[in-house]
Amino acid sequence: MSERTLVLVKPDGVERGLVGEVISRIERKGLKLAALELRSADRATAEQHYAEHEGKGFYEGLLDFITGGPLVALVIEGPRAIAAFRQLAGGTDPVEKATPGTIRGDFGLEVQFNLVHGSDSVESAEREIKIWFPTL
Ligand code: DAT
Ligand code: MG
Repeated sequence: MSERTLVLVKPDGVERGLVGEVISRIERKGLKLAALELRSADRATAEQHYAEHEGKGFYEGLLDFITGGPLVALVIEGPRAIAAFRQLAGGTDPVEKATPGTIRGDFGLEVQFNLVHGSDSVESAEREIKIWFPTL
């Protein structure tokens, strides 16, 4: 059964010119693009997106970072798309958790600047797609 998931190439990924690299890996995996937009996140959008992390020590820095420059929001789809993109992304910490061969493992150094976001469950995907692409 096909799933959809929300992916962000975060401002660090856009700044470093890794948008094409990320999209290439998504396409080579066999996942399809359903929506794609270069945009900025305002504070309200960022707060909604990262609501689960409110109150954590890194929350304010995370909001500043994600609103700090243009990002690319995508909806991608395919069989087990949610888990498939999380596999492509690698673990949250690019050095401690992400292995080489993943986006974060290959290109990331610091947890705050880990280049991409991918929804972590069917419920998160539905919620996040509504935030970024309300008409989809
Ligand atoms: P993921 O993006 O792998 O789903 P998460 O949902 O736990 O990870 O956290 C969201 C983002 O917040 C993560 O991509 C980077 C940042 N973050 C998480 N843990 C952090 C920490 N300990 N210090 C700084 N930033 C952190
Ligand atoms: Mg998460």
